[in-house]
Amino acid sequence: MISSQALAALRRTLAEERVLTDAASLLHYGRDWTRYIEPSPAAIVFPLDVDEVRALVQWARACGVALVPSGGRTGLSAGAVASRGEVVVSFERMNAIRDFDPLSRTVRCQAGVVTGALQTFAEERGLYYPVDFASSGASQIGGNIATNAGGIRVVRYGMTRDWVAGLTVVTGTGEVLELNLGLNKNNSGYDLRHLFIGSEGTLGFVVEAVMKLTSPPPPTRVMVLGVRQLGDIMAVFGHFAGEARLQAFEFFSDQALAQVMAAQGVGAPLDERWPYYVLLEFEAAGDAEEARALAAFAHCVEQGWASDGVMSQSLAQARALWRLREGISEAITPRTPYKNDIAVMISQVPDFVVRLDAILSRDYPDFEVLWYGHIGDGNLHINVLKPQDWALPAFKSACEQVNRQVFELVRAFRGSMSAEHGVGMLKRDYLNVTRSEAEIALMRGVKSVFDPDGVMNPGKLL
Ligand code: 2HG
Ligand code: ZN
Repeated sequence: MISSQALAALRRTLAEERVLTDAASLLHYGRDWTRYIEPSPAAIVFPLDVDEVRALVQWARACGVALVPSGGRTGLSAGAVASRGEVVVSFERMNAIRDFDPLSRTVRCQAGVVTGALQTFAEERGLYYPVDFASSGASQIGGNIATNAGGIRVVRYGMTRDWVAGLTVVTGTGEVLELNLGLNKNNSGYDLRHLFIGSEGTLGFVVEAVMKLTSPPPPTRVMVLGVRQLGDIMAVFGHFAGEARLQAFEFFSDQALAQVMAAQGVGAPLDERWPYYVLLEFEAAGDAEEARALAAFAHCVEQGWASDGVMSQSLAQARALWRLREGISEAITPRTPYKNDIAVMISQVPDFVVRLDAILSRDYPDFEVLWYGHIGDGNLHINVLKPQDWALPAFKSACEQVNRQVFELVRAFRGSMSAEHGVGMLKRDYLNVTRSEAEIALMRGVKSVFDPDGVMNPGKLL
């Protein structure tokens, strides 16, 4: 908790009405979408510009109080949970989009710009911001950058990192850095921009970013295919990747589908139910692309990799098919799922999933385990549902037991313990699955350079 003097100084740093300490605000802004750690912030503040963020960092250093950045609070690793009396810095009021440059195809966004607002801004100018996920209506650009958000189109467009042309950050020493200046080419030494992308607010806070835009994609079609065996999904991927320009390649299990159907009252995509489904989206500017994709589907059926399929005939149908995949996370939220977000090299996925399935079926006989994710990127979201009669701590520790085997497998495959959700507090203890002790020591060293007093989102990532 902060002292009354420190709180008074905070109220002098920002206008009084932009410092909140009421219980409802502390709960609302003190946490993200995770529910494993109780929030307990001292105050919530709403800066309006870079100078105010700098003043907040100076205040934090002087008073010895930590700051936690808060965007759309859609994170899944407790990277934006304030559980130890920190002051939460919400970027909600810093949501201006400006300096659109049609020739460079860039635009400057304050950290609090909602992802969907940037997508709409681009669309209104005949352009496209391609990073997309189910939470795009709430997540903010600053948070996307701090966690290097991925989503459903990584297979075609890459991660948030690939769309950041410039970055303005306030470091833990209160310094303002303008990184890469929006340039397309800039080989002038270390690219500190990339150090801040994915750093989860532990080095400094992203306050503004110059984001790249691109041409909109041609019309697309969505297919959902029924698949009998997990191991066949990547055969479907390999074939389609050669035959079509893929915009997305996702999968989900029938158990995951059942959760969406129950929660949202939607129907199954195919006449019969299959153990797994592939959802893929491909570019179809004309009939030729569509015919080629249909032939690819026929080939997958002939080979026995897929059993049935459906293709969207309209935007509304495409959206309805996507809802089956994108609705999973929200549908299962009431079951406080234990989440794993792991990745291996794409070529290793077939072997990896067979080995993972063996562990999960053996060690989780009593829990419902859902499989889904961005399998075309080698990224699986394994969600274990909490039975209603289990208390959260007991459930968490049961999952952590199984985690040991899961992460030993990830380590053996030289995979990632957090493919896109970040490390936060929930995955911190597993960092060494993917990073060597030498790397972690260097990361700590980097942290101490940018944040010598440890006031920037401490306890996250490291
Ligand atoms: C998704 O791909 C999100 O739907 C959430 O990254 C994944 O709920 C999850 O584990
Ligand atoms: Zn995801």
